[in-house]
Amino acid sequence: MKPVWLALGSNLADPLQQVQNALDALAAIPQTRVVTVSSFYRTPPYGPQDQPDYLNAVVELATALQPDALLDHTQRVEQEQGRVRKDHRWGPRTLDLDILLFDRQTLTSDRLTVPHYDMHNRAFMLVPLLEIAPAITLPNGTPVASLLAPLDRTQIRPW
Ligand code: PH2
Ligand code: MG
Ligand code: MG
Repeated sequence: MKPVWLALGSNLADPLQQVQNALDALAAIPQTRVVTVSSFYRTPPYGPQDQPDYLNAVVELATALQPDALLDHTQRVEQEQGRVRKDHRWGPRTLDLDILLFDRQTLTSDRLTVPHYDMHNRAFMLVPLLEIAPAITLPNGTPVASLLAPLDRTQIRPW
């Protein structure tokens, strides 16, 4: 079993219910268990501002699946919860599940980039990640805490 950190985000159709359903669905993925769930945070939209605030959280999983197989499941869960893929980038969504870190691996494919390509700019990912894994480092050894230091985290509140 390898540790994986997933970011959860929702800003449509009852975000609290979306994220609670998603946690149940993640716990049901084969060869996978939920290890730790962060607090739920209310965060202002990153990117286009004309959309509701998000509920963001991070979950640590332990999985025996390969990264692509885990991604198949997280995309299925997004679809089951009514995710509609829109053309415009960073728009509102019922459920977004993003793989932040997969063990200590670095992955680059058409489908998947790990570590998450933009996590160093996103306090809404780093704050919940560091809550449950304060000493975590990127595969290259950089402490994740050092990524958060220059970012504004004053707008991140409890849900
Ligand atoms: N996700 C996005 C775009 N903007 N903003 C916040 N606060 N939280 C998110 O999860 C988020 C976002 C695209 O995935
Ligand atoms: Mg995302
Ligand atoms: Mg996504």
